[in-house]
Amino acid sequence: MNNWWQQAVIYQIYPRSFKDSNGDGIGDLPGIIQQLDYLASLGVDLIWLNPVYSSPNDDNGYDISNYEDIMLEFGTMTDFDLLLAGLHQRGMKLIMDLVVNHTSDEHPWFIASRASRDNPYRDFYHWWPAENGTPPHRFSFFDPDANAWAYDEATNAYYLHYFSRKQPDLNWENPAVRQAVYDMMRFWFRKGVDGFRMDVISFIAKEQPLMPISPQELADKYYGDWSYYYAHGPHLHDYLQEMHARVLKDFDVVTMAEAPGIRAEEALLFVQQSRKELNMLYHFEGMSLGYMPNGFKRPDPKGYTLEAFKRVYSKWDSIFAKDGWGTIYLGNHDQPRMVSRWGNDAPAFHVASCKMLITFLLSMRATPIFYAGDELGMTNIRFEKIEDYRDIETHMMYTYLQGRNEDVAAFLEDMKLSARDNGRTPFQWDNSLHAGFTTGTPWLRVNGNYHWINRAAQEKDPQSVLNYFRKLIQLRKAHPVLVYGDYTLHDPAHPQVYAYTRRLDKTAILVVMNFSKDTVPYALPEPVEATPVLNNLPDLLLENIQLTLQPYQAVIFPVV
Ligand code: ISL
Ligand code: CA
Repeated sequence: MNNWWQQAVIYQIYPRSFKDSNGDGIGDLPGIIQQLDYLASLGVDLIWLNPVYSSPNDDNGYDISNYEDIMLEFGTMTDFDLLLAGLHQRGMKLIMDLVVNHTSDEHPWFIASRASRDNPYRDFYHWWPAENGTPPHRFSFFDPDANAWAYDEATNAYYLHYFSRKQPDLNWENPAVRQAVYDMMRFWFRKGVDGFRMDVISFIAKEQPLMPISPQELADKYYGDWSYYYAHGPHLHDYLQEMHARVLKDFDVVTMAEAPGIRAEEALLFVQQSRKELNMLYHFEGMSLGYMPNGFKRPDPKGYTLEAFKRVYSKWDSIFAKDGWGTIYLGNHDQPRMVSRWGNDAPAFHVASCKMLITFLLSMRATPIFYAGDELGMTNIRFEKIEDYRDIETHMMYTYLQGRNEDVAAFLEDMKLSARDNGRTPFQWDNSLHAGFTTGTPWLRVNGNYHWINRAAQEKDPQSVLNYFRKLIQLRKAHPVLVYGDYTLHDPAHPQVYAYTRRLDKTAILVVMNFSKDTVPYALPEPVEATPVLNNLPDLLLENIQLTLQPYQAVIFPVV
């Protein structure tokens, strides 16, 4: 198997936060167009754009009211066409977000559906007539009562929403819904879009009729995890195979599933080539490390252990050793900043740990997904007050906890580590007001550290995180062993050092990373050439096979 997307580096752009072109404080498509040469300069191959479709923005574009038009704040379809052409001219590709588990409640389908029980669009969504009693409990991620059923007076019925009340779930069991989605996908493919990242695609299938599920059953069969339950609807793979047969097979595109609730053992069901479903998926197993298992993104005071981290990423590597292909990421628009979570954003360690994490992502056997700002080492903003947050998720969890008289101060403290807005603050372009993101008032506060963490400063510094990122991307492109080589983990129980060998035919390299702020002596597990291919620090302390790793040092050696 040798596909262009296996060798690609993905760069994710959250349009609202990237670059504002007209001073309204909201990033937009013309803003991205202004920065096309910057994107090309990074060496990335594939841009993933978060939703840019018409939306009332209850969930920043993940609530779509028109799938075939552009959000007013972001620009026009002409801007979109220019952006796509500009990327293609520079040898980059574009994937869009496909959000089809739900629409906005302002989508014409839902407006029609809720109008009357006999409307032709009624069955586009999941309704529960009130005369049948209270519907079987379902959990909602974004509801102040965590209840996925909302009562709608117009027709005396409840509708299902796994996310907010303004995000009703589409009824995939209805063939007309599937047809409408496939038509919409063709619309974008005919424009030349190179694929889709598919939002919570694992959740689209629902059993019919919806049956009660007890906490005991949830615990026994679904690890007590609603995501896991939602990801195991009865006809999920039938739908994905149908989507492939009706649409995907006719276009030269790449697909990547967002796959909450999917375990490593099941991943091949989505991406094994012979199954004709999707190309890649991204999992959540790494993202739950260091959090309490309650779904509220509450950090475990003990943090995460490197042993567990290694176990997760090694397991996911092994799944795709013979078939399928993986992705790897450490942050995105739903997560805090990667350096704040997995590295160390204190000034003394910031640069080294950013470079170490970049080394990790670019030296594993999987397609790496970087989130805009990772290449600068952008960090968590750590808001103090609930009013500082814009994110519906944080507000909903806050309201939920408040309603139960829980300690919201402790919650806010936790959110400094885990809230999604940490990853959504505006991109830090330069040292001017609002980091050069906007001339107006930014929709979300800019991180005060833009004075020293910004693109302009890093362009001038050959040792910057930005220039390291570029260098390492070129290294990956020049050495197929970094993309395709087998992966062998060393010293799985070492609490501070992550080391592995990548081997392709006669070429082998050894990657050694110190994930701690301590100086760590480490005996190399195999003989190497003393001159490394890459070192994220200026010095190397190596005597025979005895390495003394500095805090967050990352070194790649050729194996002799
Ligand atoms: O399932 C979860 C936790 O186990 C949730 O994190 C959920 O899977 C995740 O938030 C889904 O994210 C995607 O869909 C959301 C949207 O808010 C996110 O931004 C998007 O990435 C609803 O469309
Ligand atoms: Ca704007």
